[in-house]
Amino acid sequence: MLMRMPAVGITCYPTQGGSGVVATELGINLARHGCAVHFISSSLPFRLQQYSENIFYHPVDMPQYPVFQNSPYTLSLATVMSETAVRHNLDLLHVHYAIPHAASAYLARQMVGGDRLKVVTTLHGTDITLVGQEPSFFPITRFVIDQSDAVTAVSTFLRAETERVFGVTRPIEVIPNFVDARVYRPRQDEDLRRRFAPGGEHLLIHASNFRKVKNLPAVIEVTARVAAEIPVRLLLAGDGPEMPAVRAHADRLGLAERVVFLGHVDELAEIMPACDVLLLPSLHESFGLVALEAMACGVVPVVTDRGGAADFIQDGHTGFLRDPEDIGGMAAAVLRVLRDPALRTQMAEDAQRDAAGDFGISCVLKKYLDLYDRLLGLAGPRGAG
Ligand code: GMT
Repeated sequence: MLMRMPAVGITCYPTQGGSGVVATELGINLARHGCAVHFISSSLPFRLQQYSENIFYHPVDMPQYPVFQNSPYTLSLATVMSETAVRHNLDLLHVHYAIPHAASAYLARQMVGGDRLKVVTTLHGTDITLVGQEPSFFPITRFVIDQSDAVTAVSTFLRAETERVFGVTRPIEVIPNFVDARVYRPRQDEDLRRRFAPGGEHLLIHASNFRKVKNLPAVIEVTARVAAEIPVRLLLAGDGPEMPAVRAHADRLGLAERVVFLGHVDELAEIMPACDVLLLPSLHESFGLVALEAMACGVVPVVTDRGGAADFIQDGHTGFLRDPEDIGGMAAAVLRVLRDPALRTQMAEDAQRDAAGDFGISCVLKKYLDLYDRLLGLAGPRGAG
């Protein structure tokens, strides 16, 4: 039987960040699978730098006008969404991060009229746990969650938080984040390792957008405790508002020689496999995509237990889940794995197997395709191999 592939509009924040990565990689893989994918965003998503078959990009202009204090992006986005939906016969708008994308999609669906165009909202994290709870956003966030035709959350934690905080009773499907195990994979690259660890030190890595929620003081303090016991270096990938404080903290603890500041890294998959342990001690983390990427590379993650990481990390087997204030506990976990090569190898293998399996792209892509099919009344289920 010939099944029609849906035409999908995808909106996300185009800059570096997990939700943008997930949305873009999902779009790229949907397109490979035969869907027409129309990215609608304020600039080209950073992972979408080259032309690919079935992928189209529609920029959202934000006109300035003296009366506006800020350009009304939500309205411009709704306009491009509705025009793109009509012109390209879109079946659905799939928005990533509720604020304001789900509101724009709601408006676009009203503008298009009828009930053909569906809206799928994927909740990622601070749209629910922080920003969405601001009094000025709370009612509209709850409204657009209710009004979406389907809602997904990236972890069971985030679904529970959405239900608890917003009192939402509509179904929310958990579809986890995913990793492309062909790109994120273990690699022996002794030259790269020597570049970062010329003295043969162990390598820790932290990668993020360096915001307060990432709990960067803990990254530095755990590194200091580990460095007091064994030779180690810390790679910091990314940049953000907390970076000056991180530099000062590292200097204060005498770690200047042990911390390597990499700045923005476009291809984390090139660097990650050279490392031994990933540190992600966030104050909360609805998923923690970088931890899954680390696992796929055979790097053992030591991750906050506040949030959704328990969905994909088996504590003590494929990584460690620790309270983000438990500096001693995190340092002990790092030392345990670095001091025991057999344990490290076993954990790395198990982590890699889990990441490439249930959290591999084909498994998760199938969940999204099945959701689209159910929503659109298309035949299913289909494979996504
Ligand atoms: O919600 C955010 O703070 C931004 C967002 C992003 O774009 O990186 O991060 C969230 O979404 C990611 C992708 O689903 C998750 O891996 C992150 O855990 C989540 N961030 C937080 O929950 C703090």
